[in-house]
Amino acid sequence: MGVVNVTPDSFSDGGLWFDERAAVHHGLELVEEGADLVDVGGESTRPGAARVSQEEELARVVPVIRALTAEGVTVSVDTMRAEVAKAAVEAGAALVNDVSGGLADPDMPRVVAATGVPYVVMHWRGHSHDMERRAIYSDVVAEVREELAKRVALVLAEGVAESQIVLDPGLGFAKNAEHNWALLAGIDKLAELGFPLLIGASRKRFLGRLLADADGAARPFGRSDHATTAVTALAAQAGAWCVRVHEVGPNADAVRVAAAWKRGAGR
Ligand code: PMM
Repeated sequence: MGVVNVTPDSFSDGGLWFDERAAVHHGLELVEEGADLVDVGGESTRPGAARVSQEEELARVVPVIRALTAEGVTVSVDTMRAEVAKAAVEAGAALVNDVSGGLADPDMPRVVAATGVPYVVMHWRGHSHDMERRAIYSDVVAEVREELAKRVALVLAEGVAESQIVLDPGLGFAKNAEHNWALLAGIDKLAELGFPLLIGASRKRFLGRLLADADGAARPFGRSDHATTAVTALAAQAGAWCVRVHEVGPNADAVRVAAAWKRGAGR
């Protein structure tokens, strides 16, 4: 899954694809580099980010989704709003990626159920403006697993089919670096819930911190792409269904290597 953030302020690529034509062009580039899916988002979720209005979010994502779909691209919409998810699917989106797992907008599960498209339910504890203070766990893997299981029960009760659900531990969302590493190490425990897993590690701060220089200064976002690729290879090996990344080429290669390794054959 390649990322197109149609936002002026996203985590690592804010402002780059804010213009509609630039966003569409970038989405097509990502497909050429090997993306199976292009994730289009109109609201930044970087730590501390404020929300955008629904009107603004719709105006950002719908034209880009329509244009990419017309080009034959399989698009997902990164939104926490039911109305945006509905409009996005009407414009051609084939998957709803909800970082709040249905918590931000109680109408979301019902709307996604009606569309029938796959639904990414991410682990989330609250909006970005204050999510860092919610990063408190005694056993992060057990608690994320438990909270995801509760979300699954709720969305199923709202009519979402089991076959629609994809789970995501939500790296960096109310989680510090140590929590993120523990969740990656515990990926098999999350897989035990029985749903496909999506992992979004690309360019996140915990990678920059791991790669800090001798003075302790974190590696900037744009220079943590090799580490993202390493996470991709390991996540694929561990059975992840999808990785959400900004730099598609090397990650698509890593997925192919992991698949060949698993098969024990190049073809
Ligand atoms: N991370 C971001 C945005 N959307 N969606 C899913 N499913 N999983 C994630 O980890 C995730 C996401 C934030 O990253 P960005 O602002 O750098 O794109």
